[in-house]
Amino acid sequence: MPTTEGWWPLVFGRLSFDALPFYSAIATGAASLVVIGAVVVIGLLTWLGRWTWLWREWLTSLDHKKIGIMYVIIAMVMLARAVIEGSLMRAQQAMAFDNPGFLPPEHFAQLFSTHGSIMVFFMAMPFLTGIINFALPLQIGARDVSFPLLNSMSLWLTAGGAGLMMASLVLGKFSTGGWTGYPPYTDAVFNPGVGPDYWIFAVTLGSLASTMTGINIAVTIYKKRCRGMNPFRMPLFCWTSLCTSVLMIFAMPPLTVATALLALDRYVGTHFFTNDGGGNMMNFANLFWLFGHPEVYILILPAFGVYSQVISNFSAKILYGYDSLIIATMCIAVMSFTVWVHHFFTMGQSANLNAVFGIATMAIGIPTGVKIFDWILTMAWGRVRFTVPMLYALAFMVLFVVGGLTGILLANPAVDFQVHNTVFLVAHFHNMLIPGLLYGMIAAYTYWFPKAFGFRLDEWWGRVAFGCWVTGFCLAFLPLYPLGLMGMPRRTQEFFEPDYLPFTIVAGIGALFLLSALTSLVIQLVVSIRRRATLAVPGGDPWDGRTLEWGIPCPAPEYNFAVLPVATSRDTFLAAKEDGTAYAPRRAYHDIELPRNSMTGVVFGLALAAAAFGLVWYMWWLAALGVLVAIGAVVARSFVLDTMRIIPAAEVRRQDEAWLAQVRRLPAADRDHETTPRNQGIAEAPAP
Ligand SMILES: [Cu+2]
Repeated sequence: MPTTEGWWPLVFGRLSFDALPFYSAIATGAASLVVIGAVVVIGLLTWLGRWTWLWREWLTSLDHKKIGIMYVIIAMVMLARAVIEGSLMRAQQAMAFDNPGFLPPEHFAQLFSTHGSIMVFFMAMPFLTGIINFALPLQIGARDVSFPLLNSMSLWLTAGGAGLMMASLVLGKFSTGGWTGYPPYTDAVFNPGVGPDYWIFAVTLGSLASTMTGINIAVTIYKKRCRGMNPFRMPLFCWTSLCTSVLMIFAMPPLTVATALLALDRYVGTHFFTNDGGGNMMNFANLFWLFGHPEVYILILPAFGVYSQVISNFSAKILYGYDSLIIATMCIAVMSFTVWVHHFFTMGQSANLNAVFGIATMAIGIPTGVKIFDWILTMAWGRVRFTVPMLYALAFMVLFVVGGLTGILLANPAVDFQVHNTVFLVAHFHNMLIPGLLYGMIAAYTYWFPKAFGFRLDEWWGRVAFGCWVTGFCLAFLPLYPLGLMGMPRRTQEFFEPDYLPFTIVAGIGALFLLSALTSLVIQLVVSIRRRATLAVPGGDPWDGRTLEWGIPCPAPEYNFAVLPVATSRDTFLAAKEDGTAYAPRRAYHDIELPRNSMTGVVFGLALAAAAFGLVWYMWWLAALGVLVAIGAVVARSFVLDTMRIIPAAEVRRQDEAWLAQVRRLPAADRDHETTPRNQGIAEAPAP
């Protein structure tokens, strides 16, 4: 086949038949899964005649709730891939004592690179962005975010980046440079293939999207709060979302700069990061962790917000220490920018510098500890109900403290010299991110699911999934602490020390539980959809909620609030239920203005993803075309004048009065029956 001469390179660049994944059975299998999955989805949509529906109702929608849901769908798909990849690595290590196992070193290195990149950039980030997108405007009593079109563009950039990650599974090999993409492992001399380019452009698309999201969310919180919602009446989730979005605005640009400079090194031969060419690899490490450390708080703070809502709600108590929780969140956000050097304690800076950054790192434990005490005191003397989101919150509090303590250990440079680059570190950050991010996101998914779709998730399968996530985490990651102390290096494809084996086998069993947890989530969703009539909560308030979003129907109407609410306290909806005005007839209805659908976001995101694909494979025409189309889409959009549509007051009145009438007919469920079919979204008034 002519793949290096004639017309071929002009059209396909360096893409040739060698790029097909036939070098190992696992790669072939994974690639076929992606291709078959895509074919099945496309075929199903065509067969059901759902393309127009999908385009009109979802892909081009500027509704913050739908955008949020689409983010969560991306996150769930990517979660499935990354959990499977993690399990493959654990399985390899469980049998890799004196034995090459089933994953060759090159493939193992690709796996830990994609696993990390996907988990951080295409699972965690879309998940929390989706949850914030969905819940935050509802909690502050707004109709939408400040910049709905920008929101759609961010979504489609993220989708494009995720698509690029999926493409790397089918065409060519991914980077072997880890999720941090350190040169020299990713520079052009050491690694001339397409892998690091896939990493660079997928991450760049994701980081641009996150910067835009940060701006959008921050402005929404500043400008779109309903009347009476002064900052100190905002639910805590809004506060943590605000801090997260500010972190996104300041932390993502260093990453974008790092990937852009690395791209210049690789594409045009500059030497920003090549030590022998006059550059310095440490510049990359500094830029990367200037992003990377705040990033862990971007990931964890929204979960802190979710837990605050969940713990207060299911303890039926006002959040203890509201102000201290806000101050602690802000302290964490600011301090997160002052500790990045702890990621290279061992790379040659002075002992004094290490001491400063070590102490700064340990200090972050203080505000975090404040939060834990506040949550415990919220539960104390409360009436705690052990629903699925609450179970995640409880597991989080125990496990997160363990992870935090090992973080304090690592913050000591002397200890770090012993255990850096061992699996101790792997145990630590999974200990922070699984309870601190993943549990929080699943809790949020369970908590707000009825608001999105109108029915609750099946409780029993939720508990099964919870049990598997917790057992799986403990078995798969706690053994890595002793293993790390024994000296087992991280990213090991094969080892020769017999003492490691029992621990790696236990960790491998843990991976099986994590796979079961993922499966349980899928089963839960299927079971819940089939039982949706029994699980329906049209009343809108399935959990005896306290904040504004529970005072509207489930699923939330496209305009969110028929009449914009007025906040009277931190728990406005609870107060309204107590004084009997929660479902009172409204005084007047007004026309509601909402943004029209737009294809700009879809075209913009996918065109830039195509351009990135072109750059990866040196298809220069595709790269240029993609950029031109993306710019063209934005220019074309600026000529569109008719961007809003009106929902007439009469229509709003019809829908809202129908719902209010239904609310009066629905039976109320007391708090002990919120997980039974008796719960139709109306909470019984608490005993006086
Ligand atoms: Cu850090």
